[in-house]
Amino acid sequence: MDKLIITVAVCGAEVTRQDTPYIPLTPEEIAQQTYDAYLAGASIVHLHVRDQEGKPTQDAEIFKKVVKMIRERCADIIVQVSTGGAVWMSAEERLQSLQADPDMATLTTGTVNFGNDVFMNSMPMVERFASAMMERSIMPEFECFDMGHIANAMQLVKKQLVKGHLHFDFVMGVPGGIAANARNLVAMVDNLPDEATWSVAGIGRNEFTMAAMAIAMGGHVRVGLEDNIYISKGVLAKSNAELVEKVVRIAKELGRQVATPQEARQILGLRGNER
Ligand code: KMH
Ligand code: ZN
Repeated sequence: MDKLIITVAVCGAEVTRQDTPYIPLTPEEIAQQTYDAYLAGASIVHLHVRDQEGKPTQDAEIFKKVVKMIRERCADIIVQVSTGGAVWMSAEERLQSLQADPDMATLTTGTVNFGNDVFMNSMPMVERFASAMMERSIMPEFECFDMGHIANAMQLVKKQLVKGHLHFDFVMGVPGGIAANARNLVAMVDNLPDEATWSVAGIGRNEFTMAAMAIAMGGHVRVGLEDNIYISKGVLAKSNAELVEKVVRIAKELGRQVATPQEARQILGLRGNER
């Protein structure tokens, strides 16, 4: 088995200070929590940013600023910007994060209900996002909120709209998306081509059970306050690092070594951090 790549999803677009006082919102808070998570064992940061009021934004200048701050502190961490943004954002708005020159970017490959909202990703949009990433030599991570999203990603490969190593993230447990359970995870993995790598982001109380399954199955793991704000039942996590530390403990118990950012780059076929 490859070493374990841990992605930290530090703040997302939805979680507020009302939900948890520990969510990082300012560039300084996001960079500091990323650094602490990196020290704890995260090799990829999945990045959203917020405006001065703490609201989600895809503003290119804020992304550039936060990416710079993160790279100054965490030399070789893999920076993966979100192109998902928030449900109300236009495609144009969402694509702005690519201007921050990240290593990777998320590419959600289909539309999904998202609680009472709709996270819109029509195929023409997905194709446009894929081409924008390829033009900038940014590696996509296919975000699959449901089974059909894997088939859509493979359509992009067939049409040669994406090239290089294929890496998937299964976002499981979003109300409206695929449920987070073992049977669904096995089915998702069974639908991948052999050479692909994958990680799981279990949403809410599913975060650590899905992480344990992924660790045991040879997949990779995403955790963070974007996905889950609790370290255990009813107890708020005090930081993203605390969530990463728990994954590292589970991995250790299961005998799986954690990848450094350099090792993660090799596993994903990503070039070094010469950007
Ligand atoms: N905030 C969600 C609507 C991504 O980052 O690419 C979309 C999301 C996925 O978080
Ligand atoms: Zn996200």
